[in-house]
Amino acid sequence: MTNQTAAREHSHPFVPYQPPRLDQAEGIARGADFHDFLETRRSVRFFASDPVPREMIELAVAAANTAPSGAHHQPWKFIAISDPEVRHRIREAAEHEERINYEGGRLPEAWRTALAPLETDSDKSYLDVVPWIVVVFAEKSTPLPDGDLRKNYYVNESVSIACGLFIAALHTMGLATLTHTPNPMAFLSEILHRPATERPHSLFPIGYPAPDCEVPALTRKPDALEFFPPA
Ligand code: IYR
Repeated sequence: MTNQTAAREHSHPFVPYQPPRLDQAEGIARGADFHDFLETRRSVRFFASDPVPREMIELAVAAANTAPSGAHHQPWKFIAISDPEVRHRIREAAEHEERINYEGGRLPEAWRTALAPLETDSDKSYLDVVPWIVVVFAEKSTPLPDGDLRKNYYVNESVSIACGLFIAALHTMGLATLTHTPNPMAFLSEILHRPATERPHSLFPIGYPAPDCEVPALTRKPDALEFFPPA
């Protein structure tokens, strides 16, 4: 095994990165604990209206903001909404679109069949119930202070990774969410006054699960991992 040497000339600022080297047994124990913790997470559609402190939203977004991103452009924006009127407007617009999907026949038959086990429908009343909605926007480009537009790279991948960390952070605080992508979702840009350089990526109702919350009896994919070449 040959270690790479860190001795390099840099044309931009670099700083040392030497996180503590974990004993392997300790690493495995932590990996197992982390998996056990994530295994208890479920997307929920039935929420309590109990308040959630703003600090929890700030912490979840701070965690999301650590995500790796294309060229480190961090092409995300998290808009947090607690105002009941704005939440209601989002609900009305989401339900309007979803009624066209579910009751107006816009959802293709195969899609309906795939969704049947989740028992989703056009009712998005949780948007009125939760104390917070966070809408994530993807910045196709970012306006710079000098007025120029900076192009971003791998925007969808970067924002999706940030959302994964966000979901995990919510879970560690005992909060529940649902990754919701109302379709189409242009109404979110209008309601939240977002610029044309951003497009809605996903919407997260956030709260505690309702005391009588139920979730579909789903299992995790058993063959997510393969080794190549096979043993
Ligand atoms: N956007 C719709 C439909 C929907 C689509 C998928 I893929 C889901 O996993 C769940 C729902 C809705 O929000 O109901």
